Amino acid sequence: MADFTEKFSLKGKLAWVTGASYGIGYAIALGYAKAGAKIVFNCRHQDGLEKALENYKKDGVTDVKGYICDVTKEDEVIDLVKKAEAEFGQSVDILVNNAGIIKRIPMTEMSAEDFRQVIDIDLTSAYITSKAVIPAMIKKGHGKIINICSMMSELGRETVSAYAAAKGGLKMLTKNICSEYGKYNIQCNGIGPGYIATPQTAPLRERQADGSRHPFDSFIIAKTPAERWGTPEDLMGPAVFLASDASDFVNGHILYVDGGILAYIGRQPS
Ligand code: NAP
Ligand code: GCO
Repeated sequence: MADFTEKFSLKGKLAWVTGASYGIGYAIALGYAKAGAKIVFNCRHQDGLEKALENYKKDGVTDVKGYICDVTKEDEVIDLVKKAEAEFGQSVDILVNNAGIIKRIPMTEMSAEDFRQVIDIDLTSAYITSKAVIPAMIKKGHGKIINICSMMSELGRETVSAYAAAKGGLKMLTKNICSEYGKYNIQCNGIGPGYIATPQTAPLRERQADGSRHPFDSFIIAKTPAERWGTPEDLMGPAVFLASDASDFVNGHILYVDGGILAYIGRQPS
């Protein structure tokens, strides 16, 4: 057998990670670049795009292009796919649906507009981007789609009704893309991060005025066997595995990268 570790290589692949200007998406794209892939990423803000390109360069990533594209806008997504194919001379091999937002508002106080915006960005966008890349994957005879789900694909909590609904839907969209396109050698899986230290969760980790931990921070530490928040870097290996040939018979699976939180009832009273 050729060097088995080559199965985990992404050499020659073109990976598009949505919302990879910072946070989890940035770490996944960086991991892909270190595994040999060329990188496409997008976000909505020019300053974020430029800062990200600087950071990619500092981190040694040279084969990377960024585009301003709102993943909820089908015309912008189609335009990005066309531009990326023209500039890289190949179609997208790996799509990571990472872009996402959260609004923490009690459901009865949340406007329908806010609810719909979360669904649009966190769920509908994955349908739009996947629909844009699957035809070329079918033509090529292979493709990888990875949807960034959440613990809220399995559990609820106060104030995140729209987010949980979207991430639960994203889990089922993952299984449906697997079901509908698996015969074309397209694998669609999910990654379900636990609580990860990024700008999205910064409000949950803010130190209190007296310097003590945020109550939610202490709550998560007590609920996580690893007794720590995850880092975006914790997701790099699982993401490379699901994007590589090593996972060609893994399909419709949600890989939880959560430090064990979903398996654990929580620290018992001492
Ligand atoms: P983040 O730090 O808030 O980053 C979100 C990224 O998505 C940014 O690059 C943002 O850039 C981009 N984005 C947002 N809306 C967009 C849109 N409509 N079109 C294009 N880009 C858009 O979030 P994160 O913590 O890294 O989370 C990334 C993903 O992981 C999300 O799907 C999140 O739900 C999921 N997740 C996070 C955690 C966690 O604990 N952090 C855990 C589980 C799952 P712009 O604002 O410039 O567009
Ligand atoms: C929250 C957090 C979570 C994490 C993640 C957990 O407010 O509960 O933001 O939703 O982002 O999704 O897996």
